[in-house]
Amino acid sequence: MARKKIALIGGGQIGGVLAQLAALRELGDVVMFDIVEGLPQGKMLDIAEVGSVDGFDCNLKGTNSYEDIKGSDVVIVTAGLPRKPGMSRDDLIEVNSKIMTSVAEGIKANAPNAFVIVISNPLDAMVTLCQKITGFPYNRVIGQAGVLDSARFKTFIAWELGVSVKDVNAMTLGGHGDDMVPLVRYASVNGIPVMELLERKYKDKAKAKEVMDAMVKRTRGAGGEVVALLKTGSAFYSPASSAIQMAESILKDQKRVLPTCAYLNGEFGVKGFYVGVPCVLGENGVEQILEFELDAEEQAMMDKSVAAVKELVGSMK
Ligand code: PYR
Repeated sequence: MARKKIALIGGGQIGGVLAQLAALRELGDVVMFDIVEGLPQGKMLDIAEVGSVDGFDCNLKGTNSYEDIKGSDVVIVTAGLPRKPGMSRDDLIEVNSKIMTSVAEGIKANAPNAFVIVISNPLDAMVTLCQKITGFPYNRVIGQAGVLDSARFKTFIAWELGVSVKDVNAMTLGGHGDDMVPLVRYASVNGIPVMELLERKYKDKAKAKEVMDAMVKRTRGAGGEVVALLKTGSAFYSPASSAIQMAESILKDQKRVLPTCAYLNGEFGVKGFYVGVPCVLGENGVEQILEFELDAEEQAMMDKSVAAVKELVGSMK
């Protein structure tokens, strides 16, 4: 059986971590494309040279030519500018639409059978544009946002309750923006509702709600919190880890249930838009969308988030 091949479009901060993680997990051979001469070649050489130290053996190549992504099984797109402090993800739409247009054309021409995972922001618009230009089936073009947003929510819950993050289960739905929908009702510690644990901790329902509201708020603004601290870019370790989890589920047909920015055709009452929902990711990309009942409050938050996605997508020229 041929080795799998992963193409990374964009040799910036996220691209570098993606390459290292893909190599460490031996997901396959990795090629990194960037338009800047020397940048992808240098990063891939740097990572390749520690194969003997880290114990991985795969081919790593940096390139300025789209031809080198031929035969890729999975393409992960990070190309585009990151936010600066004070910017919203949506402020990037004009500049990153132009970049995504040429990236998607390059993927379409050279890796027509690949699964594509988009990370570039504003995520919901960029994945929409990527699918439109490649013309690939919807199950093969998805966006990474929910794995990261959910991971952030889980982290804050673990810190608050003093438990291992490994035992926290929580998920966010909706768009990758300030109106994302962290699902409080389903947040649990090994099945025990987080709200019940908070109420027992504080012996006060109102205080428990206040603490949860603060974690929801922090989750929604978590990308911006990192941008404000870094001052020169946005988060890169966490988006890379999150996308690698999605890629691994597809490449190894793991059928993980991961919050994925997926094209909806009526699910959750949304038709014709990419929105974050729980998906089964396997060898066919999005194999199932797991729909479930939202209560009135969750549905209202979802509607607000979807309205923001629609406005964003509608603003693309
Ligand atoms: C985030 O940190 O949330 C990004 O979108 C990069």
